[in-house]
Amino acid sequence: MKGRRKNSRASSAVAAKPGSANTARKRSRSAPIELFYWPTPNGWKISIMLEECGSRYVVRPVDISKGEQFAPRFLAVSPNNRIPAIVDPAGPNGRPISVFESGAILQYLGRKTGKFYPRDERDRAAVEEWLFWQVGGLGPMAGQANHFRRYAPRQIEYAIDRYTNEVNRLFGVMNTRLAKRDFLAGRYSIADMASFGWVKLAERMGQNLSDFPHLHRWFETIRVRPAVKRALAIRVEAASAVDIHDPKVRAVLFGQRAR
Ligand SMILES: N[C@@H](CCC(=O)N[C@@H](CS)C(=O)NCC(=O)O)C(=O)O
Repeated sequence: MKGRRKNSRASSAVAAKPGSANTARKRSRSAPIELFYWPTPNGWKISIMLEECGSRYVVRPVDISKGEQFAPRFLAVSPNNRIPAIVDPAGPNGRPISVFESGAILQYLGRKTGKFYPRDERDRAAVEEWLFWQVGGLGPMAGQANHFRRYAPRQIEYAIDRYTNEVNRLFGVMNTRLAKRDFLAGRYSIADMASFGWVKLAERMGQNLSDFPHLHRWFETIRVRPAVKRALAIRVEAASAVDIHDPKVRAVLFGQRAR
């Protein structure tokens, strides 16, 4: 973990709500949320949510190609050695809190800000259905499809077909769902933010978005949102330089076992 990037757009949006000078003073004093990040679909989920909420945050890149996810300081925040994670210095009761797992972070930020995560129980249950569908289904299946299609040292037909078909099925589920609603749970929510990055990388998973017209429309609607554009524009130079064929990188990322 090195470097410290401050998202200027977000840090200027200190979000002092009108009507309370006191609130404004408190907010401007509180330290920003730290986002432990690498530019991947799981990382984008949280940068998108933070941008959508106008939250103040700093990006702390965790170079997962170099093994920074195993640094004790990071493991203290994210014991699963995976990004994303956050530290919110102004957590419950004003005390710092760390949160790992993208779904849990989205829910935390949704509860904290009151945005994109409805309070009404019926609406909230719908958001949670699609959020858990993403973290338990689309994410892992798309991750395996990507792995066997692009990273595996040998092309294993059975594995490629298994995960490519599963992503195809899941895209079909979203497409059907979106035929009758604008967003997965009706209104734009953390569930959409969770799935967006995986649809963005559709080609890598062997999918053609034009086969899924409603999903395609949903994707384009989200892609052009100003907050989404800002989140995707966050540059981490070291990430562009990663060579997945470099044996040192592969030794860090693949074949991990209990430590
Ligand atoms: N279930 C986790 C998955 C996170 C995940 O897989 N993160 C990847 C990047 S997309 C990672 O940190 N990989 C590091 C590694 O493989 O060591 C979540 O939703 O937050």
